[in-house]
Formats: sequence, structure tokens, C-alpha cells
Amino acid sequence: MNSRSQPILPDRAALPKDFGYFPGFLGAQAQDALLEEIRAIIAAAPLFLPTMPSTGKPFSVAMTNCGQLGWVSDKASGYRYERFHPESGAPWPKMPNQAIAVWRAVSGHKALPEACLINFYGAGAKLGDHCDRDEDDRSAPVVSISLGDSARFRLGGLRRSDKVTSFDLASGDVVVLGGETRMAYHGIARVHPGTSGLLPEGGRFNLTLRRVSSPDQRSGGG
Ligand code: MD3
Ligand code: FE
Repeated sequence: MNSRSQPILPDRAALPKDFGYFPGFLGAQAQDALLEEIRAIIAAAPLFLPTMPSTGKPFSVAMTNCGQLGWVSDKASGYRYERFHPESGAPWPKMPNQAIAVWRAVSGHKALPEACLINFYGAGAKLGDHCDRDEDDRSAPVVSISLGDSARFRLGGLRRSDKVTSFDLASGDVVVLGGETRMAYHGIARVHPGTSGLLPEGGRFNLTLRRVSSPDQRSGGG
């Protein structure tokens, strides 16, 4: 897609029943307000490039986190959640109220998110197909918020060999991955430059809100 062509929309009847799709959930003002919060989070907890377990190859997506727990990865210790930024050692900034409000509105889950991973896709960044299995609580859904340039999203099934459907996620779109889709393979094939005016520098942010700790390990507070 270039900036003049139309985004690819999903065939909504073909989407899995546990895939919540809320295109344009955030309007222009809500996107601006959330972006301002993300800028402040990045000022306190700078974007870093995680590296792959064993190989040490860097991701093309830059990341940071807010909330009690943040997703990190490096060559020595692999994928995991940590309480502190891997470079500064500081605790993650608090999760913005706007992001928590999206979770409350769409997740159908009583407990609030513990982790919010902020992915930044600059020119050429992509995220290969994977499934999210670093959380102990897999009964909770994952909520994703897209901001900035549109991206071609790939959604597969529980096995890597399952059929993949692809469509674009645009700025303000929210998706909820619950039930069966929680463990589905998915990825970002590419970002479409020039498709949103939200980020003057171009590129795309994605926020993923998650429960991490298993319901029976928790100290309380829901
Ligand atoms: C489908 N992020 O951070 S968000 C990730 O746009 C990740 O940055 C992508 O995959 C991004 O792990 C996709 C949408 C998403 C998130 C979690 C899922 C889709 C999912 C979990 C299961 C199935
Ligand atoms: Fe993922």
C-alpha cells in the first residue's frame, strides 16, 4: 500500500470469534493525548532494541514499557518480564490512564493490565510471526492499540502451519486477543509509510496491554 491506496480491511465474518476488532476506536483527540503520554514515557524510559535469545541478533522494532512489568529480551537471558529498564535500571513509568481506559472498555477482564509494551516501528521494521507465551496468565486477553502509520498485520492459528489472514491496522484501531486467539501466531509484515499524519517523524507505535502473573501467584489487589 502507498499513501494513496486504500487499506486492506478484514473480512469480518471470517475473523475468529475471540478476535475483538475495533477499527477507529480512538479518535484524533484521543490519539493525540495518548501519543503525548507515550512521548513522556519514552523520555523517562528510552526505546531500546531487544536482542534475540542465543544469537543476540537485534530486533528491528524498538521497544520500551510502562506499568509494573515490562517485556525485555537479550542474548544471555532471553524473553521475559522485568520490573526495571534494561539500560537505566529504573522502574518502568506508570501506565497512562488512557491506556487503562481502553483495557476497561474492551477487554471484558476484571483485573487491570500489569504490563504495557510499547513497540516502535521505524522505516523497514517488522515483527516475524510468533506467539506470545512469556506470560503466566494466558487466561487474560491481550489488548493492542495502534498509533501512526498503518501496518500489515498477519493473523494465523494455533499452529505455525495454519492459514494466515492479513489486513491493515490503522492509527486508532484497537484489537483484543482473547480465548482461542490468545495463543495464535501473528506478526507485522510491514509498515506503510505516509499513511498517517499523527507522527511527524513517521512510523508506528503499538501498545500491547497484558496480564502477566498467574492468578494463583499474585500477592492480591486483583
Ligand atoms: C494475536 N505486537 O508485541 S499487536 C507483540 O503490532 C506483537 O506491534 C504486534 O505482536 C504489533 O507481541 C501485534 C496485535 C496482537 C498482539 C498480541 C496477540 C495480536 C495478537 C496475541 C495473540 C494473537
Ligand atoms: Fe505478539
